[in-house]
Amino acid sequence: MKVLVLGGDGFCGWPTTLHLSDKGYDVIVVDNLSRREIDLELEVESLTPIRPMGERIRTWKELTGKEIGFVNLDLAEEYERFLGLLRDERPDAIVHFGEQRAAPYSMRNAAAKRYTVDNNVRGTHNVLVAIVESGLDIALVHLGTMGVYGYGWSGSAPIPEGYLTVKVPTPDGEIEREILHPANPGSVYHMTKTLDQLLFAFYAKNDQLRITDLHQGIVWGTQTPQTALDERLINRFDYDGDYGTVLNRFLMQAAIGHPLTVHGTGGQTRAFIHIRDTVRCIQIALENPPDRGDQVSVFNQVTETYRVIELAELIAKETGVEIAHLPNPRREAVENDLNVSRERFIALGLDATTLTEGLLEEIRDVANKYSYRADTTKIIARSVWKQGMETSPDLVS
Ligand code: NAD
Ligand code: USQ
Repeated sequence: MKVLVLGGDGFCGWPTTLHLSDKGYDVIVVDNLSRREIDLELEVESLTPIRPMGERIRTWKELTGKEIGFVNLDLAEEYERFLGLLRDERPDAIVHFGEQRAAPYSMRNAAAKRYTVDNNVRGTHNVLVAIVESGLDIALVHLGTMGVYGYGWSGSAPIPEGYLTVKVPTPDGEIEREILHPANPGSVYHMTKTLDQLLFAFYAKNDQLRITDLHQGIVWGTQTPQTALDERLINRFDYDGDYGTVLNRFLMQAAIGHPLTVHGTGGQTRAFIHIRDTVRCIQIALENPPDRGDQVSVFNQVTETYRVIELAELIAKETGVEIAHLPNPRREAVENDLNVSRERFIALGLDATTLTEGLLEEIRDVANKYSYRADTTKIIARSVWKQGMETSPDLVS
């Protein structure tokens, strides 16, 4: 099966590329390397020493004999080139990771808000139009987010996988309807993912495109069996205040003895998944596409839920590091419960890595090993959701 991996140079895209290549898929990465440019803009680097794309691909070939293609292309700006690529390569499927994915980055300033919307919405729409115009039957798997549902909207009821059955009052009595779960984004980035959902619903209905939308939780961990084969294949590890996600940030902070940066009380509950399970879920999604004419197939791609403070306490217990309660730079509920349905992946055979299994390995093999590369001035989150919100002091000098 031939697959294009859009955003295949990124944190989720690179390990997915290697996993699929390892499993015998013919993989072509499409990426404009914008994430590497944003590192330059923010003056930060991945904690792990990631190598240039050419070296990554040559190393994989050297170790396994397998070829991975690479096209440097901007999905939002280069529609004709992307359409030409589809016509030339005639892929069976596309996995779409190619968006600006950090909520804090998307809230930095007007330029970052506009870039995030332009890049993500135009890119996704271009992908859909190009599939239609190519006339090819290409299945699309998109990486969406749990954040499209918002937090706490439906109380303690489990968040369903994409759709909600509602009762609509009519003069003749109530009728039942299935609707897309109401969108309740918490950042400009999350808002772009809710807009993506409407684009998918339209093109599945109008053009019978076969689309799977994976509502993924926060990905943690770094390595998969393939990225761990050679240091030149190592995956990205973001720890800075914009791109670092909470659990990996805490692991890195523990490794350098920095107090854990809990926002507010840490009462926010979020869903998590290890990167090893992300890549397996993508393969499962590729192997189980919807039929033409089906509605968008939605999976909740999460394995566990935790409160932020529970994560901090778990790591503090293992490592002895302190916990700091900082002013929360985001507009979000002080605390929320989260109950997520995730039957679909379990039914299709996902056997997940739990936090208690993977945590120590991550601290030992990645966070400690590369802690010498950390820039402590980049740890505190500086991006605030609304002007005038308090930012945190630096915790180490
Ligand atoms: P990432 O930033 O590491 O990777 C995204 C990749 O897409 C980068 O290599 C970037 O250069 C590329 N890209 C961005 N815009 C592009 C464009 N216009 N044209 C071509 N390439 C472009 O992000 P990630 O963590 O790997 O996330 C991948 C996807 O998974 C995102 O869509 C994100 O919303 C989703 N997701 C990520 C997480 C997480 O915790 N990392 C959780 C849930 C969902
Ligand atoms: N948080 C802290 N301290 C920190 C960092 C974060 O307390 O140092 C808190 C945040 O306030 C928030 C929670 O931890 O309540 C999660 O923050 P995060 O940065 O780990 O995750 P988020 O911004 O939601 O975004 C990440 C990915 C995004 C993906 C999303 C999945 O960057 O691409 O869509 O996770 S989800 O959260 O399920 O929507």
